[in-house]
Amino acid sequence: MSNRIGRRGFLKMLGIGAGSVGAAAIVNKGVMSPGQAAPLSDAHLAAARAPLAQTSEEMDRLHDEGVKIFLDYIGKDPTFWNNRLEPEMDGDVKVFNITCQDVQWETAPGTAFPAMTYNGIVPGPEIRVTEGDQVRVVVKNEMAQSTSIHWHGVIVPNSMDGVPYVTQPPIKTGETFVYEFVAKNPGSHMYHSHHNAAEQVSSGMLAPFIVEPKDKSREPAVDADYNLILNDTTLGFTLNGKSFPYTQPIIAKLGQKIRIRYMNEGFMIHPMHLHGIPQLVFAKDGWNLPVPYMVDTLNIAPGERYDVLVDCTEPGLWAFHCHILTHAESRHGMFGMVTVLVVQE
Ligand SMILES: [Cu+2]
Repeated sequence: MSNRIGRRGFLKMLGIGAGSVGAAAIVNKGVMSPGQAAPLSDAHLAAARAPLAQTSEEMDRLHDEGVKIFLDYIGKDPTFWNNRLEPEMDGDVKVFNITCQDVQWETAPGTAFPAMTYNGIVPGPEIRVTEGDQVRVVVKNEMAQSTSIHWHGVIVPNSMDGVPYVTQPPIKTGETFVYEFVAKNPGSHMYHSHHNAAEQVSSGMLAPFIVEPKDKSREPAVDADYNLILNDTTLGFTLNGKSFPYTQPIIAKLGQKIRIRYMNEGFMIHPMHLHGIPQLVFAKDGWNLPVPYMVDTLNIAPGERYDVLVDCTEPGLWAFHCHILTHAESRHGMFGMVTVLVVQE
């Protein structure tokens, strides 16, 4: 991509500045220490309001540097768009094994945080089943804290709802809990911690739970299908667990139709704006809309999921970012909730 269009063309087409040593630079300078449970936005706001500690030239250079890192990193994170967990079969039951683990998680160059995870990754692995499947999830807790899992949006028996002291005891350190249910309602759902959740979810205990419909005609035919999970606060502003420039672009061919499943696991709203090409919103919280509608910016509140279709009719490198700009850019360049849709001719 960079070979064909070139850096200059990329910068020009990107449209919203660049760079992003942002988060890393601030951490490295000691404004924040890695793991500090404070929103990156505060640090960036402080940086933006501080007297200019850099010349215009330096500011441009930092923006440029971030884009260069992003370009160099394309394709180097193969699980960014695909971290599906394959089930083991026990008769007709699809069995998924999840281990809750404390790890260090790097969101951007030089920026790592203590994270709480499913199987050591943020977001946790995608569970994808078909409507009507028998599902068993075996959850082993190796973390220092107790936990539980809630199946957000999935219709399950009350005893499987995952709320400690309401429907089950907490899963204590060293214990295993087995969730079992039939995947009744198709759609883009999620699973996440429901115990000390403000800390555990924002620290990484969040993941996609996709139920495909039995009747495929319920959904638009697409060339590719992407989960885009939004998170904020403890790990900073992230898309699929990474901050720009460690995010990955979506790469499509001209004329392809792509599906994006937005899921907001954060504490804030995030209006996701795609340059150049409108988004057709066709499902909300896993339910098909009676009348799909077009947007260029889609506001996504905590807990919400939206499914959109993007018809890649316009070639180029289209910036794709949260439009609360303090979640996406600072004087040090772009950071956080920023990626690119590349439409290749
Ligand atoms: Cu945002």
